[in-house]
Amino acid sequence: MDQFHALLTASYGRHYLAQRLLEDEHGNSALGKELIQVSTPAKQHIGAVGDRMLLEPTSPDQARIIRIEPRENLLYRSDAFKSKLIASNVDQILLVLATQPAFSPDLLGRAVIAAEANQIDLQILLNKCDLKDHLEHARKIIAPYARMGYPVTEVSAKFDPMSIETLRPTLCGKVSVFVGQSGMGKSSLLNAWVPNAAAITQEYSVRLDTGKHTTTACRYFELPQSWGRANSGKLGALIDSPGFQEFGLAHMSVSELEHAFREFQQYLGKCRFHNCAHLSEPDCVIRDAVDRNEIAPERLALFRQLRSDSKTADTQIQGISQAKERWSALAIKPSKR
Ligand SMILES: Nc1nc2c(ncn2[C@@H]2O[C@H](COP(=O)(O)OP(=O)(O)OP(=O)(O)O)[C@@H](O)[C@H]2O)c(=O)[nH]1
Ligand SMILES: [Mg+2]
Ligand SMILES: [Zn+2]
Repeated sequence: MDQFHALLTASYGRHYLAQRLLEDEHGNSALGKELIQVSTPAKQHIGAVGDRMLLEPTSPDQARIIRIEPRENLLYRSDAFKSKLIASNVDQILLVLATQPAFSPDLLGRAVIAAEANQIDLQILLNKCDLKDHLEHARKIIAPYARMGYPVTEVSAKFDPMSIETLRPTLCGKVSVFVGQSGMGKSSLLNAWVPNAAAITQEYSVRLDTGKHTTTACRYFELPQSWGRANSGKLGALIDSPGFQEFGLAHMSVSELEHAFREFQQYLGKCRFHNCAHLSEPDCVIRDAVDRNEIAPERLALFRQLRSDSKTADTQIQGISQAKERWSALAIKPSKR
């Protein structure tokens, strides 16, 4: 049967749904309505929502993966044992924090590093700003990120429609992925922007047979047609992802880490030792910058934590950096490898 191109629009574990990539009468790309079940893929075909794939039909509404097209980027987190793919081919990350329940500053830091490492734009959304009691505290934790130049917007998915409206131009024409802990309001924001999201979610759940565990699936939602297309001809989309309590970045090499700390850039290479771990080495310009309040102490603490977590393990997944550092050639060995 004829092979065809499709977009991976929902994933739940190794179960995927895809929709045909079509062209409308104006030559704009469009998604087929029908959900196609993708049979359990082989190891080399582990997919992420946002992947463009070549499929071969195996029945009227089922197909198998022939190949996954090369990715522009791939957002994922990992622990010592496995990687969890979040989404691919995204234009920006919407990092959702809330006044309540309190968010983890550590996870905020890690998500920012993941965005920076993948060179994906990041928007920080502080949701539930209607709950004033904890607003100041949340602002304080986010402030260093605003100072570093990351855009921060205060919103209320439930009670401030204007705040939702204001962000439309930021979303229009782009594929944005929600990232954040459980309970921050990712799905509520999605529903505020995409009025039929609940119905589509329901359809995905039925076809993926996720039962009650819908929040563990990643799902792709095109932005409403009524928003119009960006100059690029694209509608844009929102990808909802499940909340997480951990954001492992052990797959990042030390050099990748260093370069992902935006405010470290102007200091890199200026420490006395070129492989300085910024721990207790003499003449460390990063530590000096912390002393002068040019780098937030929590950021150096995060760097040290990530550095000690860093693993050099190779990985087979396409798009994941294979970079390794060869420490044997360096003067100072890192504390933990
Ligand atoms: N007060 C207030 N509550 C909100 C707001 N946005 C969301 N909530 C509530 O916060 C709770 C969690 O919202 P969800 O949208 O399910 O959060 P989520 O980030 O999708 O959570 P997971 O799917 O578990 O990752 C729900 O009870 C919402 O009603 C808001 O702007 N203000
Ligand atoms: Mg949700
Ligand atoms: Zn140093």
